[in-house]
Amino acid sequence: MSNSRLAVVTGSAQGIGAGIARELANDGFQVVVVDLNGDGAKKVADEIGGWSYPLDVSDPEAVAAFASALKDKYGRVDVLVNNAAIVPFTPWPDVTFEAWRKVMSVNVDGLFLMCRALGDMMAAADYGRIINIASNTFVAGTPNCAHYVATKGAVIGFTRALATELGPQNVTVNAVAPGLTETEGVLDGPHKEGFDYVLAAQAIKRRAYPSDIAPAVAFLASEKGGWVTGQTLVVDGGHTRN
Ligand code: NAD
Ligand code: 4PL
Repeated sequence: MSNSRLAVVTGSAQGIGAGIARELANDGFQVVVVDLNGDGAKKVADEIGGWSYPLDVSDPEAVAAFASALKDKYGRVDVLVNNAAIVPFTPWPDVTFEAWRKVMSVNVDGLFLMCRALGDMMAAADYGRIINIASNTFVAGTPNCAHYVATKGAVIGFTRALATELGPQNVTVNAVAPGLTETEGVLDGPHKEGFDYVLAAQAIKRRAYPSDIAPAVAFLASEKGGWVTGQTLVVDGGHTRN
């Protein structure tokens, strides 16, 4: 499949973001691989024939510089996937205000800054698809990440409101909420101990991989997804059924 559209995926040096970048490249998008980890981003970009850009999405000046570089290089952006996030594992008694602020700055401020910068370009072009990666922890109230769950509630609320704001300019805004998924980030920490519990709760009894999440994002990113907006699509093998 080939198209002439440009997609920006944040946090796509690894994990679910890399899976989304690969899926969109496969659908013919030119993909910009954006990540704090510039080397990792370059590896993924080289693999899929995309452009990589090292960026901290929580840094306002850096995001503005990225938007202007994107404008100069391509003059457009059709799809924005806000996937970059911190995924902490912290029992509630140990969640400090500093940790709370940190996760807010990446997961919520980063979302705002990217939508502010690139959503305005989409609105001016009268076309766009924004997909924000939430989490089924917002539905389940998952333990050991209360600050993270709060950011995912913000992602879902903001998704609904931004859909209202940008609808008149033909920009759709949706969220995809994965369940526990095997990624480098999860395998690196205590969240991996959650697979037994999660598999027991899922309707489908196996682990999820980024390739299970990416097709839902690809649908919402496609031209055919244009009548779906303001929604949250839970993609978790039936872990949460609401
Ligand atoms: P991961 O930790 O494996 O990868 C995250 C990527 O984001 C990394 O490459 C990292 O460098 C990048 N990143 C972090 N902070 C950044 C910043 N400030 N600016 C730019 N890039 C930054 O994560 P993952 O497991 O693939 O999760 C990806 C997304 O999916 C996140 O939004 C996460 O909340 C969500 N999610 C994950 C799971 C899961 O179980 N893996 C479940 C539900 C939702
Ligand atoms: C079910 O988004 O959705 C752990 C860690 N367990 O980040 C998540 C579940 C985690 C999740 C998530």
